[in-house]
Amino acid sequence: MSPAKSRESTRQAGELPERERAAIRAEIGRERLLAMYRQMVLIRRFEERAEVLSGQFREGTRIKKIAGFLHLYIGQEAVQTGFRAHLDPARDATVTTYRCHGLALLVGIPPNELMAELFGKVTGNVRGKGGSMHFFSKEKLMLGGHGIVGGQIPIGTGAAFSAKYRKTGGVSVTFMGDGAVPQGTFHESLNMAGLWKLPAIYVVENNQYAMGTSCHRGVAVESIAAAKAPGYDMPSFTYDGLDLLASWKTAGQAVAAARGGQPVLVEAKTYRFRGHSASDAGLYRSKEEVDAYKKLDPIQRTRADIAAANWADDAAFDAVESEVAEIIAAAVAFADTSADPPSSDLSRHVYAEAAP
Ligand SMILES: Cc1ncc(C[n+]2csc(CCOP(=O)(O)OP(=O)(O)O)c2C)c(N)n1
Ligand SMILES: [Mg+2]
Repeated sequence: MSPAKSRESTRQAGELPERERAAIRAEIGRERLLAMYRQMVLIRRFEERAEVLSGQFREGTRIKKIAGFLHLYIGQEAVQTGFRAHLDPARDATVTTYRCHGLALLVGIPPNELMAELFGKVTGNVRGKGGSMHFFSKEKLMLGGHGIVGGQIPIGTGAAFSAKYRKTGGVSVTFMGDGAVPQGTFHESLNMAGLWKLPAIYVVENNQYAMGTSCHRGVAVESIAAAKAPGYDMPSFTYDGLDLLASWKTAGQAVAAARGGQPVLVEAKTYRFRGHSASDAGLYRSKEEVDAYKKLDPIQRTRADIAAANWADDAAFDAVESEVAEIIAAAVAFADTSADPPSSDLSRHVYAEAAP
């Protein structure tokens, strides 16, 4: 299928009629919808700032402020925001790819720590040793940030097994890209989850490309969730991942199923507005295609939904922007003024340290 045709199906999947949109809005409620909007704005502005900073050097040096890869989640924010809203922070685990800034912000890791991690500072989320791809929080059950494509799928499956074994009532949500679907870990993990009825939710964020390879050239089937889920005895959901309302609704159904012991496979049809990482010439897709998707910006669509319900006016949206701008300015100042990790830490925190 051509990219143009796939765009068509994404649009169709997302066109919830206004009556249904109003019903979902009512279910979500004003406060919660505004909170999700704010979270998406925080993710977007955090990453936009990181993108700019990644082109800058530390004052008077040729040392990059942010070294290494920077994979931005811009465009995909509605997917994880919709899912996170249904999770119980005390017992539900999440895990994702190297495109992990959004999830880390959603679970509530302080932006200061995340920005400092991008800067490689000792005050960073993982002491400046992980960088952009390896945000992590044991306390918040955010199990990474993984650079190996498909590497997080067995981890999410293990978290679901743990919840079942220990009878916590928790679920796990494993986010992955379309490029992880042909990996062996996908098949092995989903088979095990289906076999053991684990409380696992697998969310394929199908942004249509794995680096420069179109999904149609990397995955044999067109509709990933619908085609693959029956093979693991799972129900499937496919929805417009550029639409927060659709995301929230689907996530609610998926989490309810998993909580009841039924693993599920979800496909969020989405799009990344930026390149794969900072170094991507973008030769594999046209400007027209990217521009067409930018018209479906999930943040703008959510704003339109909120406005349609008369739940906020321009001043309220401006206030969100100001508040977020302050948070980000503080995070950058914190990262800038924090120390580098001491060289004595070079070989520490690699393996668990035995008690003396
Ligand atoms: C096992 C493995 N193979 C190859 C790579 C190189 N690689 C990094 S990202 C990527 C594409 C993954 O695309 P997708 O899963 O669709 O995620 P997206 O970047 O679109 O979010 C590849 C092939 C890797 N990191 N790990
Ligand atoms: Mg992809």
